[in-house]
Amino acid sequence: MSQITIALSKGRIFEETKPLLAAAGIIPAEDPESSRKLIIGTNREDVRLLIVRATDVPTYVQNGGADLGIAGKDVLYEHGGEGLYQPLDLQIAKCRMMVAVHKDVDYAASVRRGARLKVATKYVKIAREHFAEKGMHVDLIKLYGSMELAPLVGLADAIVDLVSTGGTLRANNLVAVEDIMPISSRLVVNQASLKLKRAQIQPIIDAFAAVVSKGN
Ligand code: PRT
Ligand code: MG
Repeated sequence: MSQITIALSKGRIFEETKPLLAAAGIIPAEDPESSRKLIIGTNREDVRLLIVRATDVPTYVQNGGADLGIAGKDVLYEHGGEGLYQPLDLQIAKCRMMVAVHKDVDYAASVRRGARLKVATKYVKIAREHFAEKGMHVDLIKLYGSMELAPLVGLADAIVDLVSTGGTLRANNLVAVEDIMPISSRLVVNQASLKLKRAQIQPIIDAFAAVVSKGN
């Protein structure tokens, strides 16, 4: 039997993937939160997990560094998803991509005025397409995290970021003003792996699909 390698990030994706893995008979041998290992074995001799940064999952799977991966729609959209088969929306790690501004800013008025806004985001592609569709001219500022800080120090007028509970926005005196798209995580599969290792990969896809259809 050949080795099946699954790339995923620790944190929320790992936690929410555990029940899906269990349904496929896969139990991680270690907890990536406490282990420093980047390759984690499982109870199945033919399955191992790679722990990578969330944004690196598509790259590993595209290049065959992993056969399967789990990545947010945000990450896949920014990456482009070339060469990846995306058979399943896993309905995990759900949140929304939103535009947010400082609570004292009248965003609607700025839009009506046709003001040229500075927008800070990690999601440059999603942001560019969103504002282009609205016919708004914006200057995008690429950040790698903590976007919520940018409007507080005058670096940007608005941010494009993920929101789940809304707690981070509230804690930083920001409010969401536009909903760009719902986000959840997808299963991605290397296309060559799917052909060569279908007998092992298809049952994993089917087990995940069964959990999703039950509504997890
Ligand atoms: O953390 P790291 O820099 O390593 O990478 P990452 O942030 O890309 O990874 P991780 O593990 O934090 O997120 C992995 C995936 O989870 C993302 O790609 C999303 O698809 C999904 N996801 C779901 C989220 C959230 N919910 C989420 N709330 N990713 C990030 N957040 C952040 C958001 O950016 C904001 O800073 O949480 C904050 C807001 O949360 P609330 O609950 O306060 O609204
Ligand atoms: Mg994070």
